[in-house]
Amino acid sequence: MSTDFNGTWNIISNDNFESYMQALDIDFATRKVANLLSPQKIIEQKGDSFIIKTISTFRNYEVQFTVGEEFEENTKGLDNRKCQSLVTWDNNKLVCVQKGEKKDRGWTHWIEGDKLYLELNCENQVCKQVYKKVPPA
Ligand code: YOG
Repeated sequence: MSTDFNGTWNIISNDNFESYMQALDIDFATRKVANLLSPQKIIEQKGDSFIIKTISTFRNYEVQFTVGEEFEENTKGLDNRKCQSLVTWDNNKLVCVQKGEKKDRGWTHWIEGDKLYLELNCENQVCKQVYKKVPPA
């Protein structure tokens, strides 16, 4: 049995997001706006099939994948690059490698209690985010 990521999650901390965005060449004005956001993750998981929605008042981003199956990711509305992405399990962590123009790009998700953790990597930068589960209605 793998971890269940299903649910709605609200961000409670966001460490080094500015440097992560700089590593992705996000322009100054966009970074200023993005830094003020409190994004939400909505995760729909069925076994190894995932839809991860990142929702904010400024832009939304959605990715769909199956663990173990490489796919072409277009980071539309973010840095607008194409990556060959592959998500795998590392014990109870969900690990994505985003192969493309940027070195060492990817992310890792895991859960501890009612918290969802996310580390976003690009080049030599790591952004650490924590989300808290929104209780089901
Ligand atoms: O998540 O890849 O959960 O896709 C990272 C933003 C900001 C747009 C968000 C709107 C990188 C302007 C996706 C989004 C900065 C800034 C709200 C992270 C790029 C553009 C923050 C991500 C994975 C794992 C699933």
